[in-house]
Amino acid sequence: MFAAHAQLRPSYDVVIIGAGGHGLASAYYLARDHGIRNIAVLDKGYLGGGNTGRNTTIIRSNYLTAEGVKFYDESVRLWKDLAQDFDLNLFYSTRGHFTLAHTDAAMRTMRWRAEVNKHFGVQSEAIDAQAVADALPMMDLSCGGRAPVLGALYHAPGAIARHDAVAWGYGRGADRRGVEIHQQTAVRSIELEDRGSGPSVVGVVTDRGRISTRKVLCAVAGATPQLLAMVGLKSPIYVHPLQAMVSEPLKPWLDPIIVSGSLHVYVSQTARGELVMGASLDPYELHSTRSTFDFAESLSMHMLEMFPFLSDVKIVRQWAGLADMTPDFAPIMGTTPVRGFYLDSGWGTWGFKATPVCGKTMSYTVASDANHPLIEGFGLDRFRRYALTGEKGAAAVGH
Ligand code: PYC
Repeated sequence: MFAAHAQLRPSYDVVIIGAGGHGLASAYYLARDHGIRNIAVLDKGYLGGGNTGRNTTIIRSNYLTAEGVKFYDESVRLWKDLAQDFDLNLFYSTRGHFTLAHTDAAMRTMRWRAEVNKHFGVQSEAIDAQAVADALPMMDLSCGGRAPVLGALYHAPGAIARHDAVAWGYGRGADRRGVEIHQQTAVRSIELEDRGSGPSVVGVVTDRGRISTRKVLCAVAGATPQLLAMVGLKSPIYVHPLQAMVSEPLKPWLDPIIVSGSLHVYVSQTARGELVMGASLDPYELHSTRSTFDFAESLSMHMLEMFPFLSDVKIVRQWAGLADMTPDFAPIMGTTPVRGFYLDSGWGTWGFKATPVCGKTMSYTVASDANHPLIEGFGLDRFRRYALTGEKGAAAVGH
């Protein structure tokens, strides 16, 4: 789907670190919409091998803050045309998304989110337990008697897509427009110069040679703190594993996406019939993608509280990704105090759904050296100003 290049060129207009969905989407729109084609996308591993290929593919825009709702709503709009853009089937499938509420406090947050969503034209509504029962007759609403469902936030546009294909589509589209994708290419350092007006980027040193460039976009997960250290910047990001697992294929029985913050579960059924399931972050900082028996056991237990009839179903795979968590659960995007160094980071557990809008807004930001209006609330400087963009109430599950 894209060419392999034996050598790096001595210089590029833009170097993008990270050949995941976000990095590739930024390269694609830089080439397509801004006419910048002399771009290298570098990845120390392989295309889509990070969180793009490890997430549970949920797409939604039912956020809590104005910044979040507008941003993800634009993403959902872009998702809908993407398969056509790429001429590639992304298996984009609108399913509807239920976030269950098991407490009065959760119900209050659902009503709050529904009102903010509706204010910005996003379809969401708070529904009561009877409406949940009508929509999800296969579910034990008492959840094993432990956490009865009181209602939910229902978000009709909630969708899933085939995650690998998203990376392939953006990668192929970028490659066809002249972008070079270099896998197995690790960044060792980023060179800066300071001629009196503050630091600016002049090059990138990789394990395959040095590149001259004036613009570097950091679009990775798990290694953001190390890359920031290369340019003398710090962020409040802390890295936790997020695990997921998939069942054997079953006959279709689950159309919508179901999330329970209190039971720490999200689940959807793919076109192939597998149940794709995830839970909360591992509760400690760790830079490893190992997966644990504890996780499979506790997630299965909570799945069975909601769907006891699944007790004979086999789990066939489990894995982990590295989630760059921020204190306010919003991403860190945009220009930085280092001229020519741009950030698309802090995606925690919510980055896949933002892939198209990140590509659009970061390509604009890199091309024009000014933040796109849609990412104004996500700058790194918000932590210095104590002006957080509090999205914790819209996380998929409690972390
Ligand atoms: O943000 O919808 C989400 C999500 C689902 C799984 C992890 N995050």
